[in-house]
Amino acid sequence: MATTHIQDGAVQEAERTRIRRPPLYKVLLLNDDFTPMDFVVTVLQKYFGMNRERATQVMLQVHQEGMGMCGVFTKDIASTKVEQVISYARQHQHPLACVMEENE
Ligand code: TYC
Repeated sequence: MATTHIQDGAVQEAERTRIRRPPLYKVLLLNDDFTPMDFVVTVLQKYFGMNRERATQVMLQVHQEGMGMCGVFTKDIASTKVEQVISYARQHQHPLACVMEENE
């Protein structure tokens, strides 16, 4: 993003390192054969603010396609969501996998 701007008649190239937006991260759920569908729907409602209908759509996408997106967040928020989901799943003895990935 080589943004230029004109100031006092001079064309200046803004410093990339200073204008680049912080990267965002996708939080993804991965399919497995053991975690109950209802539990995944509850996770999507509880940690990602989805209503039951949307949560069911996302859960079914993960179930059918192997992976699905829960949302896009800053690094710290994404990391916290991943931890919360994994912790909640383990408390209930489910192997549910949740990962984050930079949103290119
Ligand atoms: N495949 C699971 C089942 O049939 C359901 C499931 C959906 C598991 C999404 C994980 O991220 C997941 N019970």
